[in-house]
Amino acid sequence: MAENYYITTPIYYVNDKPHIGHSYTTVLADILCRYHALFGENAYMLTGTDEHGQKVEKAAAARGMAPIEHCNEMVVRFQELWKKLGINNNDFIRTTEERHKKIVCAILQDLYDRDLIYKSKYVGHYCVPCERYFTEKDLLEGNLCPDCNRPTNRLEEDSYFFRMSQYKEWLIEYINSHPGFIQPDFRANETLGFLRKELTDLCISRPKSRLSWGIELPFDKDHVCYVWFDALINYISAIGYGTDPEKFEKLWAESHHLIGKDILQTHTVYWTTMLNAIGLPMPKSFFAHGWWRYNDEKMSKSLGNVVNPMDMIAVFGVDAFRYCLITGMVPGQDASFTNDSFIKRYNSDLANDLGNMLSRAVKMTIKYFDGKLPAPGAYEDVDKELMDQALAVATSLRENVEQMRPDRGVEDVINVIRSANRYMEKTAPWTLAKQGNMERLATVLYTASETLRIVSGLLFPVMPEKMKELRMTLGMNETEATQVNTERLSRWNVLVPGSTVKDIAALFPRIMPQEETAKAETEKAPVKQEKKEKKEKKTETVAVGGDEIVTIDEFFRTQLKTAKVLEAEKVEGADKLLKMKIEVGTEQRQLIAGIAKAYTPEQMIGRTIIIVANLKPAKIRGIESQGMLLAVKSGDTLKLISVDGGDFPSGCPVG
Ligand code: ME8
Repeated sequence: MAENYYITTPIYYVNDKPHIGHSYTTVLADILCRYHALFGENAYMLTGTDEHGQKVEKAAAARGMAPIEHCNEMVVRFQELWKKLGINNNDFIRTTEERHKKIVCAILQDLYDRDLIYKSKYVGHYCVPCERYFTEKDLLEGNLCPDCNRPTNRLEEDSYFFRMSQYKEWLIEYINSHPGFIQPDFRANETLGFLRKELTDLCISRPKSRLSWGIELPFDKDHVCYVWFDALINYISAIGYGTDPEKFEKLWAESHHLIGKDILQTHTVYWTTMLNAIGLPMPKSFFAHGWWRYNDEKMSKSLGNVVNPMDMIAVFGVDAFRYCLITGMVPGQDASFTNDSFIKRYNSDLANDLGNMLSRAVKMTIKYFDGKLPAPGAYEDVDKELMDQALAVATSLRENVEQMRPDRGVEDVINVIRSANRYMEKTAPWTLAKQGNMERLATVLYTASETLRIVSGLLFPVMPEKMKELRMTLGMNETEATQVNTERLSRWNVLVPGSTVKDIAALFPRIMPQEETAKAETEKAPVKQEKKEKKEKKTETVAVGGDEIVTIDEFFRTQLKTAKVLEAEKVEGADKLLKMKIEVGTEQRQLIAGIAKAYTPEQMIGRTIIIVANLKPAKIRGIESQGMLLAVKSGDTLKLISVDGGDFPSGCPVG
């Protein structure tokens, strides 16, 4: 076992708004890092932002700002999202920081002094969105970038070059003799395929007269460093290369670069040859994961289908979103995102399998043992079978994580919970209680609780907050609940009989899938209130004000906002429905509501109403409704909920 583990994510372009793809890489790195810590290694994670280059300079200019001011504003989006997503990174590097720029300059000077960097003329093309150089023959249809299909700029200018071509044979040999260096294997083949074509020297500078936003070359003040040459160095500048040799050597020897498949070549060709030139050993591995697509389409701003992680957090909560991300993709392959696939996974694995199991074990301990975890009696075969499966899963999880299949490892853990639910059916503790067989009942509930302890420990790196809650429900104190290690997860009899279990509301309240949302939406019109209540019972949604309690966090997952009605008309053939165009802040939406018996379209126009703003759009009578308004009903009287007095702007949060 390695003593240390160092994992990096790409440093993201500071201009971009982080989306589900960036979240996936960062969440995956965090989960891997937490698993390695759980396995007893000193695990260290680095992420950060890529802040130089033409894209940033252009974006800052468009906003009339200095590039650094623009970066200072933009970087917060990433930092806050990572905080929100529970990312436990040890460091966050920005390429505009002195500690980074100093190392980049030292490396440039050293390579220049050793004639590994030389001056010449660059003639070729440049893609600004990708920040990549291309030769004429790389381009598609004459001028288009082979990666993103956008037009490139032709350049002809004095530049400095890194003698990358001289490392071609060495790199081919290194990749061939180090299986697992580039993962998955087919990405190693892709790199070899690229290398077997002509490998040119790498242009690593731009004249300041054209682009000034970059690190100035220490040996020529009229040029700045190429953004990729600068950015890749973050992986070593952040961990003490040139400043803290002890930390650097310890971490670099166990370094793993997690990247998306889009930036394979810059890492496996540029970075490896740069490292060789600097005189450093290769990282342990590169892993290029696949692409999140939306409904099998590429996600892109122009198609308007980019998934915003904040919307996902609002629906699923942080931990369940992390769970759905990690189990929804086989790392290395592409995955298709749909809301329904996430909801199905959530409801099946978390609400049904894990949530139900916890609630069964805890509720019966409360009911039959006054909330004190009972001591087990003699174990029978059926108990031992579940115990063995639970005790074995830590090993298979670890193997899977080490093979970069955390998705499969987590599936194995969830399978233990599925077995535990079957165990409850087989042992029927409710019948044991009726029969007064308390000793056997004690053994069954203890076995169920120990299984939940092991499973929750193994899922801790994926869902740290929820698993802490689960473990405290089983009677552990906060320290025991959060200090998870493999030794305790491979041992039975850790929960102490006599500990007090806690009753909690559903750990993972069920989320209505799309079809159900659509149906319920029609029924949500207050005129069908009774039917709605029945429906809610059936689908086990959390009912505000019902028997089931919701936490403040759960409540705030529902975003209530003020909205102004701009237009209203009756829906043909539906005497209860009004179709409205509403304004919510700067946005306009369409809303269908079952209020036509109480309000005419004229009475609605100009009114300020309260809506549920983050409800998944649903079709009512074939017309899309993008939200739901709030109204109250008593007998036949229906009244809209409104703001008390004044002309209130639309888009204000309510709560
Ligand atoms: O390339 N699915 O930064 P970047 C999965 N600054 N992952 C995705 C994704 C998707 N649809 N879209 C983006 C850069 N990613 C450079 C890196 S490193 C020294 C410099 C993830 O902001 C994936 O990890 O364009 C991809 O490699 C990365 O975001 C690209 O981020």
